[in-house]
Order: sequence, then structure tokens, then C-alpha cells
Amino acid sequence: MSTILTDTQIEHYQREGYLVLNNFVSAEWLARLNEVTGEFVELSRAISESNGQFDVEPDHSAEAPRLRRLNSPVDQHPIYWEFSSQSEIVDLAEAILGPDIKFHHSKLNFKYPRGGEEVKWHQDIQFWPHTNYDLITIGVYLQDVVEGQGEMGFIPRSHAGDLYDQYDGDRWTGYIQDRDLGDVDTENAVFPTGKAGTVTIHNCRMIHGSFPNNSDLQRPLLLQTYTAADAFAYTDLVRGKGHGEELIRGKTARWARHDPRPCLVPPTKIGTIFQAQQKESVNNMM
Ligand SMILES: O=C(O)CCC(=O)C(=O)O
Repeated sequence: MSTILTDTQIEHYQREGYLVLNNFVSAEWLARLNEVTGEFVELSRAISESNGQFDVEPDHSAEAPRLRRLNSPVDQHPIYWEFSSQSEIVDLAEAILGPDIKFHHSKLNFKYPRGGEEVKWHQDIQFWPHTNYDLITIGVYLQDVVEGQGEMGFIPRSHAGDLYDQYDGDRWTGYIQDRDLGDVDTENAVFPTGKAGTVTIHNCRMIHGSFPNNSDLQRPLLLQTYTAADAFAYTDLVRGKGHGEELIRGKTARWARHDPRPCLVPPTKIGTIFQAQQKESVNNMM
């Protein structure tokens, strides 16, 4: 029995594949996360192109930083790890995944004003296939997000539908191909907005994406992915790297649980979703 989510909220997640909780993260946590995030933006002024730490837009510069992503924040500062492994969002993960939980990975997607990259419609699990689909990503808006600010969009109930091929021929693209988009109910997509601290939870099969940021405000979105302990990864994308696949609640599973629905497997080097979707060279593993 969860005390942090009502039965109705859990049923909503199970039926629709996503859930939104307004003002969920405390002001104290937001202040700590925003402070450390500001420090990383300052650090990014020293680089001119993407590296293992930062993924930057092509016109990123020391004078005007334009970050797409801080890669694996939990491995870069203990505050992000404390948040991802011990804060109230782990209670949310437990309410949905059960008591035994592994951390998988995290990322901080910025979406700078008047640009920010579009994230094309995609499903996450083809990036990191597992033996079952009990994986969720919890997103936290670190600042207020209004319509047009590059908010994330979800296609309700798409988690219960097909998994799509995110290759174009031999090339890993990280998005659903135009040839398949006709089958996807994009007209009924929902684009949740909310105050800083608003949380989104989505299932790893959910079709989701986001438009460029047309506003004058940044849209920092801190995303962390959790797995049920008995979901085992088919690839070693994060295994043995930083906190990847670390048990954060409950017990280690001795038996893998297998969902009969097959999962597409990505190439060994996939880069970030931005690098894959924008056809850029891959210079890191996430
Ligand atoms: O930052 C966003 O708007 C979406 C990011 C996303 O879906 C992803 O990184 O998988």
C-alpha cells in the first residue's frame, strides 16, 4: 500500500502510462538542485564542444552557454545522487515499481531559450532494453514551465501499444520513423506544464518527445530512471559505471522476470539522444 500516491494515481499511471504531480518536490530540494546546476553551467563555459560531461548545442560558447544536457549528474555531484537515491522521488518509484529498486541512470536536459533542441517522438526502452518493462523515468522541472517552453509531451496509453523500430536502415536514430508515425496518436498528445518542482513519471514504453523552446526562459528538466530489481539489462550501457544499476531500495533479485514482448536492441555506442536524433558523431555512451 502506497502512502505517497493514491490508488487513483497509481491506476492512472498503469492505464495511461504516465502521471503528473504538481509542486511535488520541496522548495529546499529545488534550491539545492538549482544551486549546483548553476555551478555546472558556469563550468561549461570552458568547453567548446560536447564531451563526456556536457552535451552542448553547436553555438555554445563561453560568453553564451547553450547546454543541451549535463550527462549523468549523479556521477558528477553528490547532491544529485542524494536526490536520486534518497529523496521523496524514490518513494514515488517504490509506489509504482514495488519495494526492490535499482537506479539506472540520470540526465539533466536544459533546453535553452529560443531554440533548445526538439526531442522527436521516441520510446526509451529501445535505448536500454531489459528483461521486462517495469522501468520508469521520473522528470522534475527545476523551473516553472509554461506552454511553449519545450515541455515534454506524452501519448496517453501508448505504453500498452507496439514498440517501434528506431533504426533507419542500419543507422540508429533514437526516434520513431516517419513511416510509422501515421499509426501513432500524436493528435491526442498531452504536454504537462507546471511550477518548479512538478514531477512527471512515465513508463519506459511510453511514446514521448518535446518541441523546441520558443520562450525566453530555460527549461531544465532533471530525469532519473529506475528499474524493478528483477528487470535485468540486455546491454552494459550503465553497468559498472558510476551508480548505474545500483540497488537503492530492498533486495537484489536472484531471478530475472521476463516479459514475453520482445525488445529492439540498440547498437553498442548510442551517444545521447540529441546526438542520435541530430545525426551528430557519438562521443560518449549515454
Ligand atoms: O528533454 C526532453 O524534453 C525529453 C527528453 C527525453 O525524452 C529523453 O531524454 O529521453
